[in-house]
Amino acid sequence: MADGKEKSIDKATLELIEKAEREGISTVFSRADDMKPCPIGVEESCCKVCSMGPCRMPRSKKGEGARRVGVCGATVDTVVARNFARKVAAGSASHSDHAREVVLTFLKTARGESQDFSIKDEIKLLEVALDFGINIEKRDTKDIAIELGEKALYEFGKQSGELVYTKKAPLRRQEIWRKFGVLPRGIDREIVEVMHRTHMGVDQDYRHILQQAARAALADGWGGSMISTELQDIMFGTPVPVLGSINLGVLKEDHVNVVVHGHEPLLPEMLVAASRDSGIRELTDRAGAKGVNLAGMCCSANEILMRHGIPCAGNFLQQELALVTGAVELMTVDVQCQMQGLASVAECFHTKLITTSDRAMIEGAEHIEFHPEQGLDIAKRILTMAIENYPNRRHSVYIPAQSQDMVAGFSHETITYLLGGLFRASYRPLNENIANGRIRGVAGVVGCNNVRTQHDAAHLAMIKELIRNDVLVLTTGCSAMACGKAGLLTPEAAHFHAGGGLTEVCEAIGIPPVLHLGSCVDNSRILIAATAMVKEGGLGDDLSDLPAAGAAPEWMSEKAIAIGQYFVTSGIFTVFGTTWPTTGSENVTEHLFHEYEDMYKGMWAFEQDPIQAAGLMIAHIDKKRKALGIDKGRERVLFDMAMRRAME
Ligand code: MSK
Repeated sequence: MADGKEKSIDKATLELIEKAEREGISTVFSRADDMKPCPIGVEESCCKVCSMGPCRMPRSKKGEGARRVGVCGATVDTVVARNFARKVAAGSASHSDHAREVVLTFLKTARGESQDFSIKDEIKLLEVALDFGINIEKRDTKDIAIELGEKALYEFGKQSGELVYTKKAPLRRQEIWRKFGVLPRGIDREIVEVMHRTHMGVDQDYRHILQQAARAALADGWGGSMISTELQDIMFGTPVPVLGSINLGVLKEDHVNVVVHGHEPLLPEMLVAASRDSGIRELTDRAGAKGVNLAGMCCSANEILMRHGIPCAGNFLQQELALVTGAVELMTVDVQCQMQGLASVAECFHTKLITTSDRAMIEGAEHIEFHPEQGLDIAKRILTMAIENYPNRRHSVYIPAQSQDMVAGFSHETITYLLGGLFRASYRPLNENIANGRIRGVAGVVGCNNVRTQHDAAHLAMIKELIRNDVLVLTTGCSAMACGKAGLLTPEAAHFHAGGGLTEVCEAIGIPPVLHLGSCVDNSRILIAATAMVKEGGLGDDLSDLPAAGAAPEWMSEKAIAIGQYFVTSGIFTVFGTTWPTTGSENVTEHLFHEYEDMYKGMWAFEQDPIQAAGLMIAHIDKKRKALGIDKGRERVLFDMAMRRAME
């Protein structure tokens, strides 16, 4: 990455990178300058699974896998496939361990053991209970919730049989999974099996290793992540469109600023409640501040934005910069995507860094463990610490001016309602608009930032190219936040950036051309939305028939690989940018990029240029439109009453 402006396209970010440089503070941006990526590691052709190595193997040519071997005789194909499978396992484990924590809290809530949480969406409770085959007639909410919690928890360790949610997938998709032996059992079993099969001297056929990687990823996408999203909605409320704001300018000089970072929404929910407590308000007054200003970071931000409209301070690469403002009294971190560098940045200021999960500690941070049974008390304790720290602010406070309004909260339920109204809620209008060509297709653009590419630039270039070509974009995670900062999450964005057909639809419904669906685990909402489109009819009978594609143009985490793997093996063509973790083996890459299409009807692709990548997605969407026979735009059909009745 070159110096200066090329590090980010966001002005607030650039201003704070400069401030950090001026004040001699190390951030991810300066560390990336000092640390060049390892050329062998980047190809994933280094094997470290036993102590006879590490064995470093140069890149293989197609068909040469067998000639390049490690000390034990393992081919580079085996090594690269193992490394890829372990990434999938780690990513899937992260989402699904988050999900387990949610289920455990849900069970405690249902049993009345964590008074501060409650069941907020009873309708969704009943719907999800029915999915799990639970009898809901003449039973009270508490009983149903306890049974649901117990059944959901059982999904994690299911040793045989099929996961409840895989049965929601289109039947043809289930047949494909069955045919290739990847219908998942419980996530715990699938991940243990990945780790076993990639141990020294076990599974040594790259295709077979990647089969298990598919199974583990599906156990996450259609298991852990989906359970997490659904139970969070029941406990905290299913998101509906909400106005929020984003970027480092949401921090306030005259407020006690508390940044909530990580992924699990349990403590963040309690912090939101505690920030409205009268005792906390009094303390704030006494400290001379105008209030407590909660601001989210990364996916914790997405969770409390979607449900409460709490402002987002920024996405992954902005986490240390929030502290560089000098205006943050306290940052909480729970799990995932929190840089260890936060501790040394916090030391340069008065900021308290608080770890809150029993699974994640950071040297130099203070640890206040979150337990749902004392949720609100712990949240008040944390806010009290922040308020008491307010007078300790030092001189060098600088908060950039940038803050952008946005609309978030597009759950699957909300999309259905917006499209069809309360009484005719359905995906029919979306499918119709795809069939008539006003909307060309749908793309899921998700994932992280990566310091090896210009912050936010690839997300925005790709998404603008897609909506310009009438592709409706669904987004989550740090990609959603990049869109928010650039103003793409407002209904007006359609007028400025979208093609004529998409603009017409967005203006008629009143939605942005890019819909914010939530956090990383909420990628399961995209699977649910795509499944609803198939079930609505008219666009084929499998997810792979849809004019749809996925992308993570700035990915960096193993979770992104897990998400991509479950999208691809669910039948969705998915393009990744920045770097590709199987370049060390052409055989493995060929398998994922081409053989997967024959097997799963979805495949991976790698393209660093976001416009070219968008081009690949649009070409795939057009290929699917042609196969469906809808490649020629249809005239608008005006429905009379008889036709409407027939539709219903
Ligand atoms: S936070 S996994 S950097 S999207 Fe979910 Fe952002 Fe990627 Fe973390």
